[in-house]
Amino acid sequence: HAAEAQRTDLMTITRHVLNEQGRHPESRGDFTILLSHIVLGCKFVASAVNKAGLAKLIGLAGDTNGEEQKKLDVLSNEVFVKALVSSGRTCVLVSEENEEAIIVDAPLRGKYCVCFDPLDGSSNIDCGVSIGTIFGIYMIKDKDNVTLDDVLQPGTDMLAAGYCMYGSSCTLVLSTGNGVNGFTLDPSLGEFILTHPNIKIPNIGKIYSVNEGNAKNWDAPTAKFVEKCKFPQDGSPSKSLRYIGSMVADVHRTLLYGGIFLYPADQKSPNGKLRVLYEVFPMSFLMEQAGGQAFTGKQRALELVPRKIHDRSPIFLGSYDDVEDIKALYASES
Ligand code: AHM
Ligand code: MG
Repeated sequence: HAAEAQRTDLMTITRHVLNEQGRHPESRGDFTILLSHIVLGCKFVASAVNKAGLAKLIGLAGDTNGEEQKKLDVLSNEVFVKALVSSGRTCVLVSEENEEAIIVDAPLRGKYCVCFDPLDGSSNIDCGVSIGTIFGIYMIKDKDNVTLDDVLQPGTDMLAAGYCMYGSSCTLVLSTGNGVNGFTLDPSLGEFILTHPNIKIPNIGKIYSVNEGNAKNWDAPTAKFVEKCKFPQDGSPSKSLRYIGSMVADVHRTLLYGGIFLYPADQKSPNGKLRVLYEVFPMSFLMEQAGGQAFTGKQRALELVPRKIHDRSPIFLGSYDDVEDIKALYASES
């Protein structure tokens, strides 16, 4: 029976990336090794997140010598930093949790730079709502002369980007610049299996996603746009509002169902909230690779050039036509 058929040919994330590299033999598996270390970090966080509630209740992590348990975001960061350094494939690491960039010691140095937010959406941890890891990967310019400029590059220079969502299931979404693919962690195998091949975002969506509590501080184009979502004047149906407050979950839904996610500038935060290197760029890269768009209010998001590693930017990303609408509103303003 077809319904009973067991799938026996499993496309793991490693196999998938190795296949893709068949097109770039010069990368000789280095990227696969780097990715397998990122995947290790994601599996660790997935397991820690699953145990988080329990750990609090019964002190699972063993609070024997009176030491306070490490917060989940601090712990996740340590795991990612150690996994990335020990891969021997990285040279500059930028983490949301570290004020300074980490320059990897020469003996362990490789050619990739990784910018990441190890556990984004941390306000959602304690209530068990989806959280995620976000990452973007660059290649260094000169191995003997590693500087911050290796990561202070426009997002168009990114080689790969992805996120892992710790939700009702654990899903890793990845692009190496050749479309977007989604993999789901099979806990019994401990492997990410290709479940969402070649993700394309619908051209227009029925959902908008924004923290409307900030509306009183919005600029005119943002306010007009959201008003249009609720009271369309052209006969189109009004959009539904969905906002989790966890970027990975809000972007994941936008990617699969279509629509728009925005974290605009406002009077209190003229650059919005989200960070360019490890939030805005990776998500913009994925959106474009899936056929959508990402816009800052002034320009294509990937063409930004960050000046500091923790720079922020307003962001509007999602379905192609929905982002066209906000672009038109900004254009008619200036
Ligand atoms: P964090 O890095 O402190 O977790 O903040 C980032 C999160 C994003 O996941 C989310 O999109 C945004 O903050 C929500 O912000 P707000 O609570 O202002 O709506
Ligand atoms: Mg964050």
